[in-house]
Amino acid sequence: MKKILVSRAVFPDVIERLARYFDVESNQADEMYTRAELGAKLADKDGAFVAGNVIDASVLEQAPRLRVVSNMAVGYNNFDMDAFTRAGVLATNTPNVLNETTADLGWALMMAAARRMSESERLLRSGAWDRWSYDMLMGVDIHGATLGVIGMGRIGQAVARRAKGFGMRVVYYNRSRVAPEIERELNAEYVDKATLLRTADHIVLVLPYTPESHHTIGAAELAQMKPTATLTNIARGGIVDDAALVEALRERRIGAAGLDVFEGEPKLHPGFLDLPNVVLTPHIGSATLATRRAMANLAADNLIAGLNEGPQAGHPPTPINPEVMARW
Ligand code: 8YV
Repeated sequence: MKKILVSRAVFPDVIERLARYFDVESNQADEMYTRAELGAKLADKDGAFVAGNVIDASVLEQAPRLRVVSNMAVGYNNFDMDAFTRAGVLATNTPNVLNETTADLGWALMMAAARRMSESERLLRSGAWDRWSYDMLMGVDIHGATLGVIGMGRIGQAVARRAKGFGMRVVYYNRSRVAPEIERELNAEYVDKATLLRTADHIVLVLPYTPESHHTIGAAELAQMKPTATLTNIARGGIVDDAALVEALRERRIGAAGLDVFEGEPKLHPGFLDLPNVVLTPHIGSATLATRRAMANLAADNLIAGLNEGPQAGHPPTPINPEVMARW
């Protein structure tokens, strides 16, 4: 039987599914392995089911038998893909199954930031609310406003699609334009980054984290945004320069932010904690039971098929670097 590691805690029935095909070492205690510990655990493994663990050449070098690493996430910035391909190791991810759930959270954060929901709740919980007043906790409108989507991939499109019901204008910026029929369906207009920053009332970041997308939003970009604009990040920490964002929010150079991801998470910039105009969630973009189950099962499908077992043997549904399979 081939041996696999499940590096993080996951649904017990998914472990049971994997155990039908493999000798499984699991980590239901959810210990956070260092790179060296992970490398040592992978030394005798043929495959791994991971969720966000960093895997680079130093880990792969310790794992001579490793064939497939399945990430329970769509984003795979935790993988050094050049090292994977050099080592002939297949990487897989979990696209599509989380598009709608993640787009929902993007909207929740954008609306909560625009309508000052966290601040409102804190006021109530503190017991300090003593009367209604005409100018209390005034926010900015979502309906009829301009939505700016940076990163018009599958999740970006799901974010943009929701704008129709709110009568919003949609502008987007992406590495390349999406197909004309998608632009038409979403009623989304392709603009350059500077135009988007200047014109959008609400900006949502939905792009993959790569060296090129590092600090897509920094001090210079924040300076171009409207003073009432909101910024929502459901992509990755590192796409925003969090220190610059703290300053911009503090000085009210932008209106508010909704953040699900942070540079250096699970730590976050301490400046966010004192700011009233930011809504914070701990990387829960895909966190619904149905979606997390779909992700876990897709990650299992990829590992089973990638290691040439099960009904889809040899045909993992969502490989990242399928070209390595030709070299096996
Ligand atoms: C994951 C995510 O839950 O899919 C992604 O890229 O950010 C989340 O859905 C998280 O990365 C843990 O793997």
